[in-house]
Amino acid sequence: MPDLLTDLRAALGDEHVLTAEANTAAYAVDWRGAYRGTPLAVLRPGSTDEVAAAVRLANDAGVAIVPQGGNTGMCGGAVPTDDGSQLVLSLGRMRRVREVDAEGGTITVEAGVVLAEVQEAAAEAGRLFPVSLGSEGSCTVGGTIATNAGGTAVLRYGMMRSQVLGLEVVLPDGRVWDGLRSLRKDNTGYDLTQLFIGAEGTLGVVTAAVLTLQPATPARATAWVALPSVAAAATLLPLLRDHAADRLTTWELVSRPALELVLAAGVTNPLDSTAEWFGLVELAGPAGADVDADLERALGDAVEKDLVLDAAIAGSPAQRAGLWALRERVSEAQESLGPTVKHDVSVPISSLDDLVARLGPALEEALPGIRPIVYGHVGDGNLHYNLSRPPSLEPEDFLVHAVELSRIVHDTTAALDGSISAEHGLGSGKAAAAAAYKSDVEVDLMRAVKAALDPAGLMNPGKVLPLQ
Ligand code: FAD
Ligand code: 2HG
Ligand code: ZN
Repeated sequence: MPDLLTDLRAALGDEHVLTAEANTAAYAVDWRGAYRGTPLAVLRPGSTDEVAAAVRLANDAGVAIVPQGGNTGMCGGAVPTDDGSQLVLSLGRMRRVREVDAEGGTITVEAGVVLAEVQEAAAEAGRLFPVSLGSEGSCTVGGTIATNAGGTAVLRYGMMRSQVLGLEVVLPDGRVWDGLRSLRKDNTGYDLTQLFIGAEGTLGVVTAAVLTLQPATPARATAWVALPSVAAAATLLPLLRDHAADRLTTWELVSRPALELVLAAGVTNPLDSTAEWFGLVELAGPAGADVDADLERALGDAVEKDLVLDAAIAGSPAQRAGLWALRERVSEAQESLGPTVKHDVSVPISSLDDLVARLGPALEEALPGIRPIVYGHVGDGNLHYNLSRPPSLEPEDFLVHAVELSRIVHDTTAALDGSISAEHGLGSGKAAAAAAYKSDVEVDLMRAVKAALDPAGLMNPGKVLPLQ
């Protein structure tokens, strides 16, 4: 493709079209090393106009584009194929906070702005940007929009799609759709903004967004609790809400094997408990709100009802950070066990107990010694049911079982009316599995949307929908 690369260099500048392997290597593999590809080149445009120019040139040449943000995704969505035919388009240089409107409660940011930077800009303006993920120091606004990321405050604020008022998108043919509106109400037809959210870069490249800001919640009360069962965790949700109403921000679950991994990584255990399940609960409110009293009352009620066995309440910001580490560091800590077969499932909250009760024995029968590392956003009915290898198996001997193990997890989830991808999206890794659990009508509709916006099929092909 010498002509295309020459034209791209003219449009973006030589130094922003990377082709040497040493320069492209970091963009060719996901953070876990689970998905690898070989890009034709890596493009690093610095503005919306440059993204549009690059996409137009690629479209004219019939070359596919893979948008990439912080490359923290779980399903290979930002990784190109390994045949050297696709361009990775990194938004890493588009890092401007264009506007913060504290009174109006909005922030306008470019796609490459890192999530933690949005949170910081909001805090400086006396506001809160509520989406919070373990990867917030690296993942980008574009990536969190493209995956409709969830995280640990969904219970109160919803997923990324609930925070987006407007978008600027470069369409697959290189045209720019300026939908950067900050309206709370706009019923003028199909909701195009929402269409691009969660599309994982298959319908266009998000270049900027208007996001909503929330009132700041400096008053926080956080507890780590030992639980008698998963059923108790589910029953606790309405109890916590009865006591805290919408101040309940976080209700997370960690199984003992997941906790053991985090402890082995050096995090301190605040409870001396033999429980098999633990929870992290956080209440947050405006300055002066007595969230500590709400939390103590809620936990007292829960202990009385035998729903909580023991609890440690954070007494300082350092202790709070310690409790959060028990939950947030599980994903990274599991990497110490070698390759993980990951599952990100959701079921109605009332079925969580059933899901866990069915999966344990079924997986043990399929592969004796298998180590389920279960944790997640129990308040959202979302578990990360991740599997590590039996100690006796080498990684490659374990991975041959991955398809069958995932089939068991996904079939069981589907039987309980659940979803096989609650918050991580589909990428290339789960596209075929998701299509298999959807009706023909649903898959047809998705294909029709894709064909309408990307008739040449050049925008992140093979992601979300399997290639036909
Ligand atoms: P990338 O990984 O670069 O890309 C993800 C997808 O979005 C790809 O399909 C890519 O093509 C597309 N994309 C990226 N940028 C754009 C753009 N500008 N326009 C169009 N498409 C684009 N996820 C959760 O939902 N909840 C969690 O709690 C959570 N915790 C995590 C904890 C850790 C430690 C890690 C490593 C990851 C976690 N994730 C979580 C997963 C991941 O961080 C999110 O999916 C995140 O939204 C990805 O953002 P990114 O910028 O890294 O996107
Ligand atoms: C989390 O909730 C993330 O910690 C990561 O969504 C989950 O690594 C995972 O499977
Ligand atoms: Zn998660």
